[in-house]
Amino acid sequence: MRRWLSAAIAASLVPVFAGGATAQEVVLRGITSFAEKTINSRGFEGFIDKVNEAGKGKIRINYIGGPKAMPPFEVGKALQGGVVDIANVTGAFYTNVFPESDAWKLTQRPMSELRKNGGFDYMMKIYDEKMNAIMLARQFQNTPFHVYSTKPITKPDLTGLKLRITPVYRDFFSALGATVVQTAPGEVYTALERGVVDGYGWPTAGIFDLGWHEKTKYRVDPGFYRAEVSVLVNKAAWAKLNAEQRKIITDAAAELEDGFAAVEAKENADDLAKQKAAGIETIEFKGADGKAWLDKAYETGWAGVIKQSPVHGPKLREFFSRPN
Ligand code: 173
Repeated sequence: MRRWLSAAIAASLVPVFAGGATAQEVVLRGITSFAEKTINSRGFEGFIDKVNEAGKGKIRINYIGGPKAMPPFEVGKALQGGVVDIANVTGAFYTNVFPESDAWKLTQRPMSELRKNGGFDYMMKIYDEKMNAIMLARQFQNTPFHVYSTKPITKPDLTGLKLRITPVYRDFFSALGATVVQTAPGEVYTALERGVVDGYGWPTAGIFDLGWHEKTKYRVDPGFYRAEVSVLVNKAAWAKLNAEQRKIITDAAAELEDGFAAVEAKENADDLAKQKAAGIETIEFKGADGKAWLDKAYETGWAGVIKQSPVHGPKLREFFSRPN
């Protein structure tokens, strides 16, 4: 077992018997790839509370926690191998398991539509084959990403800037001339403080959670792509559940996905106001610059997915994008 697994996860492997002598409560080990209680984990934490409340004596999620228990870019592999059973994670963090996972950022249709038009099912086949996992709920589908920076940016050109990335931003920022440095969210503050980077990619909300606003002077609009953070379950763990246990989970998951549009709209509006109040200036690319910015984002984003996955990439593009 790896160093970071030993304590927290080994403890959770002890079978738990609850209620009467024969009743065995099934316990799933749950992990989030974002810091506990921050914006990208709160939806999952609420979901766990609901499952544990509705599942008393039948099913329980043992919340192991966030990046202190497991590095974010390891979560996908841990779920694939059954080291954890249920995870809150974004596709960009497990391209090491399968590269198509990062394509969720390119969806221009709501999940309700993708669940009907075949796009969701197409992705689920890949999750099944390559990750041994099932996606239960997507949170965030209307929240774009932005460049946040310590230096002014006057046009859709990032030449000379060092930017912190994940796979979400790599092709786009590189194509515009930036030097890119991949880090987990937990390393962004230090990278800014030490001047290792001049800025970073991140969605509209969340920069206050880890103190990045202290080091941020500008946010670039318009935002591009759509953030995705999802609850995934290991297939073998799922197969062991009975119909009642599954229903408790799928009900909580449906509630999470369906209710999230309102949550993200409010979080984004609140954070934009907070950014303004904190003195973070908006740099807005308008007209032809705005169009060039977004066109480049999607063009390079899809080119990256298709290069990594020449068979699935073009299919996903048909399902996910909305021709303009
Ligand atoms: O910037 C990131 O760490 C990242 O890729 C991401 C993806 C979804 C939500 C938040 C951050």
